Amino acid sequence: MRTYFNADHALHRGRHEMFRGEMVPCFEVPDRVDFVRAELERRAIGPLEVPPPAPLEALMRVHSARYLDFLAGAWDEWVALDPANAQRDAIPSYWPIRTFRSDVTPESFHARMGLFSFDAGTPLTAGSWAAARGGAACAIAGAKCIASGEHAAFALSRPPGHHAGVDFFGGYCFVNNAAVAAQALIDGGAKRVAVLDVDYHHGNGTQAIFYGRGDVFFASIHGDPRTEYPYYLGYADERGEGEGLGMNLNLPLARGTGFVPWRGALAHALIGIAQFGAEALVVSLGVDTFEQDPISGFRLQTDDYRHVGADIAAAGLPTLFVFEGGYAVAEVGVNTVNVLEGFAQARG
Ligand code: OKP
Ligand code: ZN
Repeated sequence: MRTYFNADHALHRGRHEMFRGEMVPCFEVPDRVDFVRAELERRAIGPLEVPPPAPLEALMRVHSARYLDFLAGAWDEWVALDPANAQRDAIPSYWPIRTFRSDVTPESFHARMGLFSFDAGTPLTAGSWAAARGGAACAIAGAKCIASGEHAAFALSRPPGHHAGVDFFGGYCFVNNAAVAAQALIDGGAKRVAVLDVDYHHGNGTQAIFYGRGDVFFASIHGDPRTEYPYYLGYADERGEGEGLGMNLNLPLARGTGFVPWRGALAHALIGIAQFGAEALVVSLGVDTFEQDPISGFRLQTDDYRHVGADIAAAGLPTLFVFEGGYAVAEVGVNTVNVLEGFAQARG
């Protein structure tokens, strides 16, 4: 299986995130991807390739122009406010929640930071935009790879993407790589594409992007939003709307869930994907379901991830894995590559 690697990932390097009243060191660190890369090389999973830059038009298929313009210029604006800002990450402090207007784009940089985001845990740094664009490039190259007949490909990038919506960042995410990939598959001629999100956290951005569409099915297995981030989306009764009615399948599980019930939910998701009649599958592959993950609550173990890969392979679909979360940094490589190897051994 070929890996498309984001050589610019480390340009995004957040220092601190706001976490319940204090600034704590970021969980989403460059080492995460370096550990995955090292494990891919150790096990000779397949060639690694740095893709060409992504055309902005491909990002504009799932994100708004005003949001992408903001991201592209945000760091320079931040530093222009105060040269000392070059040493600080930009973090939003104000949000236009219910009864405020979000149709008007304010002049204030701080106001726009909040307009285009949903949490204070996602620092924007000097290289965030470059790194996020590099992730989209991996997603697009991976989509092309599986569209041309390969069984599988892997987009290895950070920051992750599944929390980013049409016009907002948050949850460590800026550009929704899985959505860019699914849209690239549709634009390449696929009639029906499924996104399967196995990250611990609900992929609110991906869900929202495709919620009204009949051509992209979204299934997600995640921590119950009653208690787990991102809290405000991911309930089982969210089934899609309009042409997308029935095309959204949320499978929330209680904090503390182990592999046996988790695997049952995976089987349920794969049945939904088969019934939908997907021609290709994009997997938002987070391994923060791991029992030792510092910010998550499921109890999957290292060997379980091979079964995850094999179960996904049994769907028999051209599959693009897109790297998302996983914060037990020392184990993130082994767990991720176990999924890929489990898939490859089952599918060939
Ligand atoms: C991104 B992905 C921990 C609190 C939660 C946001 C978690 C984002 C997860 N400091 N902060 O889905 O893995
Ligand atoms: Zn996650």
